[in-house]
Amino acid sequence: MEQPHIRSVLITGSSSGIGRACAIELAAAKQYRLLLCARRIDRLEALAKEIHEINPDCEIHTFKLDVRNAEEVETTINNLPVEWKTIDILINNAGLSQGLDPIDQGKIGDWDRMIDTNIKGLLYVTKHVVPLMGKSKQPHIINLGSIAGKEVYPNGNVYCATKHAVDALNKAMRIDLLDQGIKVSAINPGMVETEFSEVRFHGDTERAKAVYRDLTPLSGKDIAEIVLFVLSRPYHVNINDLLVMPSAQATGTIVNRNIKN
Ligand code: NDP
Ligand code: 8X3
Repeated sequence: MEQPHIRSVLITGSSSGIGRACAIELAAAKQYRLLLCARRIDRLEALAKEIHEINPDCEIHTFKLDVRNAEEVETTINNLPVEWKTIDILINNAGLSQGLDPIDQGKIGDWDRMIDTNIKGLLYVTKHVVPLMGKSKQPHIINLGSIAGKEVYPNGNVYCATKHAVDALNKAMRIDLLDQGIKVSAINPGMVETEFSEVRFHGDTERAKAVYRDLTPLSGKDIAEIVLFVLSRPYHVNINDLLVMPSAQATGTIVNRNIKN
């Protein structure tokens, strides 16, 4: 029997939420080897152990990476161990929101962190990973956008701007990387219950919990299943842009907290 081709996937921000769920889902699919990175390396090491309980054969390389640091991104990606130097799939997932304030009351530190992570970090990683996709038979980049990249909601200002930038970069990558045969897809979720709101509200867990009160949000696993679906289409099929929300959500801010199931 022909052995399935095992593809190498680099997932940024895999220490939590959607990135973490993608790592677990892809490992369970048994057709991927994983490069997992984030700032919290202890979490990545724990995740690797957890994954090996599901799939002991899954090859995993964990490494610390702050996507905001251009020099660190260049050095780390260029110095990956030789057996990890061909990358088939890049999942640009690392990202965050900080604050939810009207534009005149926004904090410059919050703005800088969002712009540096969501836009510049995604660019730095992509720039240095694309050359490692040269030998891949089915190169593919998946960018984590958001409903916030499709519409602007009150006080979402800078976060929405960063995700609109991801939307634009997703389209730009599809054009610029076409000649190299690299597929480029965006997954744009609405509300997903992860550490996202806790990070947005600077550790205020009560306020974070209230975001998902009386409705069923998406889970990281819901998004990871979609990522797996997108990745598992035949090479000639590309899902360019996918918007997914909880059934209880109609727009970035209009939600129904009275649905019973
Ligand atoms: P989490 O906060 O649970 O996870 C965010 C991940 O990003 C963590 O693993 C974190 O790792 C990583 N990260 C943050 N900053 C950096 C950095 N400077 N360098 C490297 N990694 C970093 O949130 P989600 O899983 O929800 O978010 C994942 C992506 O999904 C983000 O791009 C977010 O904008 C997007 N998204 C989320 C939605 C939601 O409702 N949750 C909806 C739509 C899109 P560490 O802190 O260890 O570095
Ligand atoms: C995260 C979802 O609705 O807070 O991107 O913008 S939302």
